[in-house]
Amino acid sequence: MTRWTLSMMCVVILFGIGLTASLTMADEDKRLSVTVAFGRGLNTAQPGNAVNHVILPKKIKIKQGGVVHFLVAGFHQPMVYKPGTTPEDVRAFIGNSTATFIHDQNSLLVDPKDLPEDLFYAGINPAGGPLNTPASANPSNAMNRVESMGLPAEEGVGTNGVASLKAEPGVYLVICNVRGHFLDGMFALVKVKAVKAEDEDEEDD
Ligand SMILES: [Cu+2]
Repeated sequence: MTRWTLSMMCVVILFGIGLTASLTMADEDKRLSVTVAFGRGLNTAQPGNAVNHVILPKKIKIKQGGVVHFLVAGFHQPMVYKPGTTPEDVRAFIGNSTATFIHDQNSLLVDPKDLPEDLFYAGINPAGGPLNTPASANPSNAMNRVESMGLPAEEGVGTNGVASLKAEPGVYLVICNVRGHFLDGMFALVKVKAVKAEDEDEEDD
């Protein structure tokens, strides 16, 4: 074997090791910052247009301390329940309601301590929030946006008390607050996995 062949083999092997290591690290990072499609971006608001009423993927995995970024495309509003609430519970809550939204916007105040007991996170009102974001144009910024939902490993406390809730490990139900969209199947599950302080590199299951 020539010296040149030998050194080329070393280069290939070392490159391979480096690539494997960086792919492993990328996978670790992926679990701390995850993007989720919230609607297909068609900006078609006709009733019964189930093709746009999707959250992808349907099963989302994130580590405690991470962030889920909802890529909201169209007239949608993410709403996330604490572990324990099922889609059946939401259907029961809706009952015979014919309102556009499942949770009334007036009950969704910004302060986390004012949220309904079972909710972890309430998204931006696509029809214009407290700041009267205009939603008259289509596509509009009020509808098409990124919403980042933090899942902190500890409670955030500011000058006015609790500013952000701690995200306990568990399975969180995320739905679209637009009633017809949810009934078309627009919901998904977010599995928040605990990270042990002494072993940040544990395997995902
Ligand atoms: Cu929706």
